[in-house]
Amino acid sequence: MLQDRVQTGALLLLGPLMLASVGPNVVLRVNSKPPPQAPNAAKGMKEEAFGYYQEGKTGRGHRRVLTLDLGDGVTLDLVRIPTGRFQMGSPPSEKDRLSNEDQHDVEITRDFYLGKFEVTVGQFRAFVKDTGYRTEPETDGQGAWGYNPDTGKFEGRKPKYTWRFTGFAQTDEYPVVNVTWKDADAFCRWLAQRTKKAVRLPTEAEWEYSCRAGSTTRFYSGEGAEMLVKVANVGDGTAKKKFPDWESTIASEDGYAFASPVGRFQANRFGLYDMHGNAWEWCQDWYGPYSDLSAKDPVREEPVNDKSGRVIRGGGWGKRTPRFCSSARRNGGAPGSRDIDLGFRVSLRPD
Ligand SMILES: [Ca+2]
Ligand SMILES: [Ca+2]
Repeated sequence: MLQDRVQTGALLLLGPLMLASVGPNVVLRVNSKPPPQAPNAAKGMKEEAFGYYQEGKTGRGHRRVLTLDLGDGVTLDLVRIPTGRFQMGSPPSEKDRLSNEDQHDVEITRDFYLGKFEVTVGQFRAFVKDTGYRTEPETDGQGAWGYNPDTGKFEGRKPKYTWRFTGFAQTDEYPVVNVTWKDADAFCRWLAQRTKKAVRLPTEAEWEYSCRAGSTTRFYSGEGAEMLVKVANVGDGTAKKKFPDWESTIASEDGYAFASPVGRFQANRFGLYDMHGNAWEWCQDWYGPYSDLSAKDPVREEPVNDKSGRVIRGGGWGKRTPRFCSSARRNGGAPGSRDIDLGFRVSLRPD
């Protein structure tokens, strides 16, 4: 998988650091005072306690969650992310880093919300049911990627493969995949219209800031790839048993050879799940070098050239992990790319 994607490279930076005390024994390098409490709890808002695993330690955190109604009893939870500054990118010493990950200081100047999970099949189905929307793979005659259990091979693009059918078993709790950037954007626009809120794909900087949640290591779980098994569904020992030719998997077993239902692994300190692995995630930005971007709330809103792709983050459950799962790892895909392990999560700017 990922053959369908264009690979590119580039980078960004920003500002002051936030320090938040999130647990009795831990100081977050990501900034922040907790977001101010509204005098009256807004509709759809709730406070949740949760457990996390970050940089080799478990802990308990608190998150503010906004629940959006998608109709027919389907909901979507977003977690409030505080402002802060962080080092975006990876240090020169990091294993398997690429030259497009140059570290720079970045400031996130406004609180925002980010999906607690990747958008699921069930949530995408609610969108399709309400609008009759058909995805690009369904309408351009090309279809998407899938797994053929008869041959044991991945194959694509084929019309029979879409977000509805990937060839491996998936329930409504699985991350929706085989959707293009335009399909992901269409979901966000629908949700914005429905909720009258500023829903969109996260910027690349928001994504990495949220993934790190104050961590400075290669993964939010820590430096070593084997500990990804606590926080992510990646190319692992389970997948290796099914696909012996996968060469760069971790040895530990996460229990899933394909995608997993969302939220099955431990959250980071912000209370977000599956930021590493499971489905890759489309971001708002066009892919390009970090060097010419502002250090505050950076986003590349225009393509660099006619070959530019959109940013994809976080790595997936496929065979190229863990290299592709690091917090700093950047990938770009043509907006029309679709893949069996490529989905998205949504973000929202508060009123
Ligand atoms: Ca796995
Ligand atoms: Ca993911």
